[in-house]
Amino acid sequence: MIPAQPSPFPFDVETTALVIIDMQRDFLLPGGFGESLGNDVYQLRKVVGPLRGLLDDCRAAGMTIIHTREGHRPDLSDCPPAKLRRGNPSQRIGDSGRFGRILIRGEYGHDFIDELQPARGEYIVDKPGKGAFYGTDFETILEAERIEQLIVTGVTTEVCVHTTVREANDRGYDCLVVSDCVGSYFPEFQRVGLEMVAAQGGIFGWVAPSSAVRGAITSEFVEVAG
Ligand code: TIU
Repeated sequence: MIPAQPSPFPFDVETTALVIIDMQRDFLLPGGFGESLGNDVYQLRKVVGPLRGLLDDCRAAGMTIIHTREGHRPDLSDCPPAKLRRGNPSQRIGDSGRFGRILIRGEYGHDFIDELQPARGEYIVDKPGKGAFYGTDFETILEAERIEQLIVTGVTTEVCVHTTVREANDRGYDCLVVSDCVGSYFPEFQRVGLEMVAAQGGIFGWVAPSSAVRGAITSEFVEVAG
C-alpha cells in the first residue's frame, strides 16, 4: 500500500505501470508549443528532478514504464482542424519553431527532454490527443503487461494528466497521481487539479507525493528480491 489521499493505494510492482505524460521539449522549453500558447514554461521545470528520482526507482524495481508524447503526423492528417485553430497561439501546430515544426513527430521539439529520455525496453506511446487512450495502442500495452494500477506523472496536470487518468479510471484502472511529479503552467490549476482527483472519496483516483511512492516501491522491491 502507498500512503495516499483519500486512502492507501493498492500497489504491486508486477501489475503497476509508471506512466510519464508528455515530458516533451515543446511543453517544457522556451520557444516550444507551451510558450507559443502564452505559458510560463518554467512552472513545469520543477517536475523534472522528482520525476527523475521516481523513474530511477521504478527502473530499479523492473516496473513497466510508458512514456507518452503528444504530436501529429507531418501532413497533420491526424490533427483535427478545430485543434489547429484553437487558442490563437503565436505559432500553430505544424509551424516552424525554434525546435523544428511544433508538435510534429520526428522533430526535436516533439521529443522528450534530455533528462527523461526513455531507456531500452520502455514503451513510447505517440498520441494525437490529450488522453493516452485516444488513437493509440496504450490499452493494448496495458493488457499485454497485465497492468491494473497506473502511477501517473508528467504534464500538464489539468490537461493531459487529467484526461488520461479519467479515461483510465473509466476503463477500470486504479490511478495514483504523483503530486510533485505532475506540473501545470498555472499554480492554481495544479492545486485544484490535484484536489479534484482525490475529492469525493477518490472520484477518479488517488494522490500522493513521490516520497510516499518511492518508499513503497523500495520496500516492496526488497521484499520481492528477498
Ligand atoms: N497546453 C497544455 O496545458 N497542455 C497540453 O496541451 N498538453 C498536455 O497537457 N500534455
